[in-house]
Amino acid sequence: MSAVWDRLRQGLARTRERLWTPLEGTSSQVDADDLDTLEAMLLSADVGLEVCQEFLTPLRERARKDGLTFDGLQTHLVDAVERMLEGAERALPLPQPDTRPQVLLFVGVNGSGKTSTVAKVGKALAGEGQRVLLAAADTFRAAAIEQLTGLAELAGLDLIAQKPGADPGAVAHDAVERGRTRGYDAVLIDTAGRLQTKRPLMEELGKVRRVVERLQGRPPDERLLVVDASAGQNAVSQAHLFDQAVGVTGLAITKLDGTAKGGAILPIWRQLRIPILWVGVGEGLEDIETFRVTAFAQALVGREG
Ligand SMILES: Nc1nc2c(ncn2[C@@H]2O[C@H](COP(=O)(O)OP(=O)(O)O)[C@@H](O)[C@H]2O)c(=O)[nH]1
Ligand SMILES: [Mg+2]
Repeated sequence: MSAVWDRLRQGLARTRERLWTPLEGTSSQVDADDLDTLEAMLLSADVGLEVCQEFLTPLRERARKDGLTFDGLQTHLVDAVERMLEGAERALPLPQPDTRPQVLLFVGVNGSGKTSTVAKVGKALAGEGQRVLLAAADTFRAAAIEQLTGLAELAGLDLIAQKPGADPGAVAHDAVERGRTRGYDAVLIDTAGRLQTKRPLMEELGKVRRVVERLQGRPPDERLLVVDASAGQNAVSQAHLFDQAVGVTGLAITKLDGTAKGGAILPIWRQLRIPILWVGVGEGLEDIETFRVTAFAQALVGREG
């Protein structure tokens, strides 16, 4: 098993424990009570009622008719999770020499993990040999600029920043222009997420998008929504809001490690049908994984392939 999978498995450990610990004393045959317990646990892992029923209805039937082993239950769940997430996986396209730099705009509500994700993804792309430039276009608070500056230093990445209060569009402009003239492969733009301010966030993001479009002749190549896995139903309304402003092309789902709510990916995908590029599994710069359906299903359920 690779280190990559280890990290995802560790990140999802709390969700997995929540699912299976109550069933640990179960004999090899799973009965109706066990499935009720599993249902409660799936719900508490934020899988949602609808998804939960879809998993459990065939399992109940099978347990009643033919009997179901604990092993069979896990295998069936891995399959069911994989089937449900079909199409949810998308890798970031490689930057093309004739369209460099690839511009990635990160959006999302405050605290969802944007700034961390920008640094984590930037570091991962640099690790693949790309020349990466970060842009601190969350100019709303000095702390936000300092945070990204610190992370860029830690990750050894170049950064464009201006003073607190500067126009985010101007920061994006600086960064993309520098990206174009200095031969960067990727420009990653961090943005503000505070919804309740005098500066209307959605207008601000629309402006950043237009600034990039003017320089590149196309909008930011990716408009990535960063959502916290524990946001639950809010993730859906957040997605609609940001989609209207910038047209979201992909998701990064963060904090799968902390909450024991790793199941939230299922209803998020089911309702939004926006592909997931990365999952965040910790606070460190390395704690991010490219989203892979099979690895996720196995890590969630606790099975190795
Ligand atoms: N456990 C955990 N914490 C995370 C993850 N991603 C971000 N965080 C933490 O969440 C908090 C908010 O993150 P930040 O990137 O500043 O969010 P922003 O306001 O959207 O820019 C910080 O304390 C991060 O360290 C993750 O995947 N797992
Ligand atoms: Mg931030």
